[in-house]
Amino acid sequence: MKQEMENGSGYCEDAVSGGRMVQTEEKINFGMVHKAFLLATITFTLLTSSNASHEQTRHYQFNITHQTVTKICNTKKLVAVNGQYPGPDLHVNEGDRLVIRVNNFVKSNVTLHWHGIRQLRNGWADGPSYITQCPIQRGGSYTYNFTIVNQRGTLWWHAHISFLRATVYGALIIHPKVNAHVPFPMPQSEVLLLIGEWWNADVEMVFNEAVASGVAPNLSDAFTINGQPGPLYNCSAEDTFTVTIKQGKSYLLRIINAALNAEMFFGIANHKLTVVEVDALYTQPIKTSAIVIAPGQTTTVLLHANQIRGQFYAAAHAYASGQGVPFNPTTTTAIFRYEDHSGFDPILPDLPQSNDTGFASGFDGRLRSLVTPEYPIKVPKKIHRRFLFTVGLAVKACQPNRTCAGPSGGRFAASINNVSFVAPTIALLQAHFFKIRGVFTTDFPSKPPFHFNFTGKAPKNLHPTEGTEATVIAYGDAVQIVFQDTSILATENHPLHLHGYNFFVVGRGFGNFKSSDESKFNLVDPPERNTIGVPVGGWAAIRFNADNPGIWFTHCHLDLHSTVGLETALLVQNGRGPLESLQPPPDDLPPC
Ligand SMILES: [Cu+2]
Repeated sequence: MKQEMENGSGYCEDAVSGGRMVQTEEKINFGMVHKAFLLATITFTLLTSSNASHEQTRHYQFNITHQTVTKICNTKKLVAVNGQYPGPDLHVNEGDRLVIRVNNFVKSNVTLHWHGIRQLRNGWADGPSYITQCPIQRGGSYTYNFTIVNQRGTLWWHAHISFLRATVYGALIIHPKVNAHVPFPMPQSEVLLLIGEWWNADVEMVFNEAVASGVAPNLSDAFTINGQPGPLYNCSAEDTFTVTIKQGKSYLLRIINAALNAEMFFGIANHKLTVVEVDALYTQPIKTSAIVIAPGQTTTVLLHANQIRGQFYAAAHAYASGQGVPFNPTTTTAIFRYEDHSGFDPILPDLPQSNDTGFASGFDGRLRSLVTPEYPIKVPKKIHRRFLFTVGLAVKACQPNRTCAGPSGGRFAASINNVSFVAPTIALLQAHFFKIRGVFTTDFPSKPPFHFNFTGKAPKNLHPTEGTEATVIAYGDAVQIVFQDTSILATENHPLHLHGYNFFVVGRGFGNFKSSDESKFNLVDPPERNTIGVPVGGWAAIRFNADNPGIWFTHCHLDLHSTVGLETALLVQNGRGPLESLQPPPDDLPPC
């Protein structure tokens, strides 16, 4: 037991796969997991879900500690879970209850978020700092306790405070119920591919320096796949994630974008990918040479090993949608290697150029929900509440005694409806539940305060206001939100993430949203997901039924935007029925 507690994840031995390969035949113990992390090259093994029993309570122990890690010739001490960078992957079944005790042994305040888990009536387990809980402080513990209801597929978990999720993240794979129909031929083997972002500097210092001076944070030094940058970076030939595949076999690739500040293009040389699921929701299959994936999103694809021999790079680089906006132009790679590969150098895929908005938009535009008798969708048709939320960058006026090294002598910021979110010091959900006044207001504007040509020439001196404002929504209301990008400083694709809900992406377009666009919405088979890349210089319309009471964070998943204010909260009221109210908080909710 001690071994398990130290290394990881409690009682369930198949819960963590150190090498991002999941296997059936051989049980992984945590000592091995640890070693597996040190190995850059790991051979392929088989998938596990078949022998896992269903609907169980799974206990995990996540110890937050420091770990010393070297990448691209740079050694640093980073914050990690159970000594692992990236953190442990969880493999669970639909219907399982997860009980994850988090013990914080580091100086930094920490919270963890289970990205995409709906947390029905249970926002206390959602995790965004100062929204649903105050942070777990050094020496403190908190147990995230939640049940996975009617969800299956690829999700993930990550820290939700400062820039800590750069190193504190892992996959959360939900295997479907035993007799559930999986709407595609399920391969025997699967590969997890977590795209991450690496800074040589301490990420909390990167964050704090940006906050102190009012500028955008420094760019990262590398991207990674499963924590490995790959051989296109200095000193990284050994730090390459490598998979051996067999000719004629199919593989399920679970791709997660855990990068902080970059949407990514991803592809594998000489191989097509067939998308079958996004954000743990099945899609109609789409065959493509590459995908675009925003931070927060997951994309599950089938790969058919149709080559005879050789080595092929899986590669990812940034989709940098904003003109003139600085970005990290480097490429991370992993190697897909056939058994017969001796004498073959790996081949790079032909990824879309970093500014290829046409490709990104075309890819997102092809996504459709599956819509079958087993997996029907309930797109709201009669809308009770309509919102127009402008999302974009901003410049805060310089206040006396602040450092203002940002644009035009102000401070770099971002806003929704010209309100730049200010984090409270008591969690919103606690203030809501215990009726504590003065923590937040409920007057978040339902539309922008000024109507201008949002995607044309930006108005000058449109400083945002600052506030901790929420939108109140009645239980059961059908909600439509149009996210409209603005050109303030620069238009840019913003990945908007809603906690507590999946939503249907019923429409998207370039330019300014017009109410007449609504007549063209797809209410038949729109894609359903939890994070949507709002087109650069454009808009995206989402719909959902407000059936989950609580306070739900709504924010850009580029941390450099969310941390300067591209955030707000939806307060969904309790309903009248017996199972329509937010549950009371657990006893160990961290104190504020
Ligand atoms: Cu953004």
